Amino acid sequence: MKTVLITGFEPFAGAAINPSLEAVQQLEGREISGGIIRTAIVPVVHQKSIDAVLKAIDEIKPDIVLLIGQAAGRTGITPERIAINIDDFRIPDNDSIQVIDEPVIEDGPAAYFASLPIKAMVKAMGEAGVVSSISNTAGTFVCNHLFYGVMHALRETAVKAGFIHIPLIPAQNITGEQASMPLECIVRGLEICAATALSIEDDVVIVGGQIA
Ligand code: PCA
Repeated sequence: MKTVLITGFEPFAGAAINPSLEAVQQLEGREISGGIIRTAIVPVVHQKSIDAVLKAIDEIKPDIVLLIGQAAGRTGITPERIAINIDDFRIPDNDSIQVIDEPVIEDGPAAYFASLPIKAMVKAMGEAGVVSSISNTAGTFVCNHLFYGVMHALRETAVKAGFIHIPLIPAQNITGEQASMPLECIVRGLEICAATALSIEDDVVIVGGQIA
């Protein structure tokens, strides 16, 4: 049986909840078609985030790695296409580190593409009624930092990896005006992503482009 490692982040920016942590807690040990889900929790801290995931990869030896993080404002589940080699933290991380205009990896390539079938994931989620789309930017905070660092570490291995941003959950929508998605829906979407990553070798060719 194959193993999918799904990681979630701790809350950050003074918040009490991170939906990626909530989702990961529900997914631990779940069996999906062709595999089992294992999980790890990641600090929202510059280098510690990468170290935590590489340790989990070392212990769990997954075939697939799905890194999950929250993106306030997103209305659906968004598999990320690309990780870029830059940190430009708009706020300090949970260790009060604020890195501005520094590479994630000195002398690393400008970017790495996710090695997951991101279009097939979006298609499968859509067919199950889970709102989703491709994202072409994971930002320049800890999520992109982790995404880039993990892709760099795995670049010469057979392990497939990528990053998926998820919306807030309704409990975080304090103003009543923020986009959110029920946790059950997020969990279902991530299960579908994991199963799709296990079953699809070559991604489907469907439009995922956007104006911005
Ligand atoms: N989202 C942040 C970091 C942790 C998280 O869940 C981001 O998008 O960078």
